[in-house]
Amino acid sequence: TSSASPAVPRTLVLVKPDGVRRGLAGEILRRVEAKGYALVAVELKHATEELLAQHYAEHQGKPFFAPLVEFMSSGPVLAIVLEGQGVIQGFRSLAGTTDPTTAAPGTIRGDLGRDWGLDVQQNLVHGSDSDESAAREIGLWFPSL
Ligand code: RTP
Ligand code: MG
Repeated sequence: TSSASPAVPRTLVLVKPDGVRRGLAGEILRRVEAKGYALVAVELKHATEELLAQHYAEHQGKPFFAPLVEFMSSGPVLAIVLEGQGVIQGFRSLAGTTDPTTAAPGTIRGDLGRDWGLDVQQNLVHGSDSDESAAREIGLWFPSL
């Protein structure tokens, strides 16, 4: 089998600058570990706009693209690779829906998110949304993996 499709799925998680700034990185890692996902790599990184433009390539041209890149480069993010059965959809379930104001209680965004009255960009975490996105994003953030 190809190394692009490991037997145990992996996903890329980012604790966004709002999460790091608010001191929530540990709480988010706690929830991930409590769920049973394994940490493969963890690194605090201040992302360049170039990396973020690649990371968010699917959103280029949308009105929220430039503010999103600006926000995501406003401070360090905690980049994490997780491994576990069903981890891609599983982490997105832990995270909750994109908008923290409607994310369900029990989720990271539902419990810890705040309504800043701006765009829904300060929603604490990112998680890859498919096998293809996970492979691409892990390659961008952790080229040595
Ligand atoms: P993520 O990629 O961060 O895990 O979140 P997601 O799949 O739930 O959301 P996605 O549609 O991929 O959007 C990526 C991030 O862009 C910001 N966003 N702002 N102002 C807006 O309408 C808007 N829409 C999306 C959010 O930070 C979202 O997480
Ligand atoms: Mg997304």
